[in-house]
Amino acid sequence: MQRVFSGVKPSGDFHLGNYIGAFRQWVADQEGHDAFYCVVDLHALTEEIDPAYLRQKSFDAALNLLAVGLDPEVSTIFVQSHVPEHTRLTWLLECTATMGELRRMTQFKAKAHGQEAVRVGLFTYPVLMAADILLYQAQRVPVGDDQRQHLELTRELAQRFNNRYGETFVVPEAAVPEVGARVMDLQHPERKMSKTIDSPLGTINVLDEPSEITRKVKKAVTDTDGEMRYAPDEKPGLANLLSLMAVATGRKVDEVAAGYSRYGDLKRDLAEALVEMLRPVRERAAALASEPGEVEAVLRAGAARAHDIASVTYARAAEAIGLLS
Ligand code: AQP
Repeated sequence: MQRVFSGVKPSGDFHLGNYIGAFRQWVADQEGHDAFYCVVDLHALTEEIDPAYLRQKSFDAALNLLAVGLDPEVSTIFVQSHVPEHTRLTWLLECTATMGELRRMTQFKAKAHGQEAVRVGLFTYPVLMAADILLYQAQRVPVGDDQRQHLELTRELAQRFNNRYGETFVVPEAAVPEVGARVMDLQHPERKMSKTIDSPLGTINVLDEPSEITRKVKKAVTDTDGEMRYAPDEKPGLANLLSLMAVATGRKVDEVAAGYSRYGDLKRDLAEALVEMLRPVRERAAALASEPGEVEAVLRAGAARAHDIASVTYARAAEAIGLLS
């Protein structure tokens, strides 16, 4: 069976971009794959975050992963910091990567922009991400479009390590969805929907109430020419709404555009479709919230299984690079 690995950072509440760009694929990939899904809490430390908030969001993240439909009997769900090999392998890979390579990462440039004191961890976190993936010898990594460049770096580091020290890592492939790989902010459609950028009206959270979802969709920014066509560069707000409608209804974007002449009608139907798409997630999350012990048990079992695999890969890499066993 092919192995799948992916992760999510518990830096805030999960939004529609995480759901469409990542979680829907994760759920689909459970069938027929050996799937590992990780709450990457160490990545959340790359920027300022309150300790109590991080702890809460890490737990919430695990609960949300169960709520979106991951089955812990089928998938391994765990927290990154519970498996120490993630940081141990990171060091070996940091001594394989170059400063020039990391400087080219566009996410680093975007996140560091305007910050006075940029954390070293923000610079090196793509290497931690490479370690996350390579530890599990994953062939397939379902991610949104924003993670493509990091996946390329992971592949490059794996190949370099294998060439220099002998076959150690599987070289993974990114699996990016065809539609919805980059869900944009509803108020600022030129930038992606994000957990940490403060845009309350532009971000639909996975657990938003139906009335909230409807309000945000109705207020979404479009344009003034009233022309219904899919043109992401010229009409980014409308293109985002059309893509979301396509994903929520399983239709093609052009087909969706052909079915409407007024923006208001599209928004009304989109709000309804999103409410229905997220309803089961909201219901399962509410049920799980009263069973925190269940979530903790999933994470304990997940960490044990993840550790079994990660410790073998780490030992192999350490041996290959010349560490005394
Ligand atoms: N807007 C998006 N559209 C499609 N996919 C997205 N993903 C994130 N935003 C979008 C995908 O969700 C998965 C988990 O992402 P993450 O939380 O680990 O990190 P991120 O990409 O940095 O997400 P955020 O929301 O922008 O978080 P912050 O604000 O903390 O940096 C990934 O597969 C990602 O591609």
